Amino acid sequence: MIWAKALLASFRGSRSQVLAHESQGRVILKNRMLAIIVIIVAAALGGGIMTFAIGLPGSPCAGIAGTSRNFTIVATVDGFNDSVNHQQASWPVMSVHRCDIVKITIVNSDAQPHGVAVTYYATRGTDVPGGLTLSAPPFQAFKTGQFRVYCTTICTIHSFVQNGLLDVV
Ligand SMILES: [Cu+2]
Repeated sequence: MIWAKALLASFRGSRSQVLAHESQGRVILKNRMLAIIVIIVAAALGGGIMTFAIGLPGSPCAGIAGTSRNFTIVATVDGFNDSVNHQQASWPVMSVHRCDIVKITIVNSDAQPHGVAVTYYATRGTDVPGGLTLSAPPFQAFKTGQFRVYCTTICTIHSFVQNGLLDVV
């Protein structure tokens, strides 16, 4: 990040000189500097999205397409896949292998909306209005571990839909 600091420093430098001289040339230089920064940031973001889609370089999943694993979560007044009756342990449980592509379909058979999120992998959650079926954006399970699956929408059964599990082995 030294280059970024240097770039920022030179950008700051040119800015203060613009204020001192009000020079047309320096304003153009400043704009060019800004354009370069925008391009670098855009490239970094684009690269980040691409590496997420095909696996991180140097990660265990680099170049591995991964097997698709499809799961269905049915939300009702009895929770996620009847989780109201499974409070002694995590429920529902989805087990996958590292580098698998995880696809979760949420069937909301309840009248109220529910959201489905997975710690680390899908923290934004997928909001599903009552009576609708939606698919969460698929993700590659490149990190092993146990990740909680939970409802992100305040609902009447909220405390019963906080302890699902994605087990990546
Ligand atoms: Cu909820």
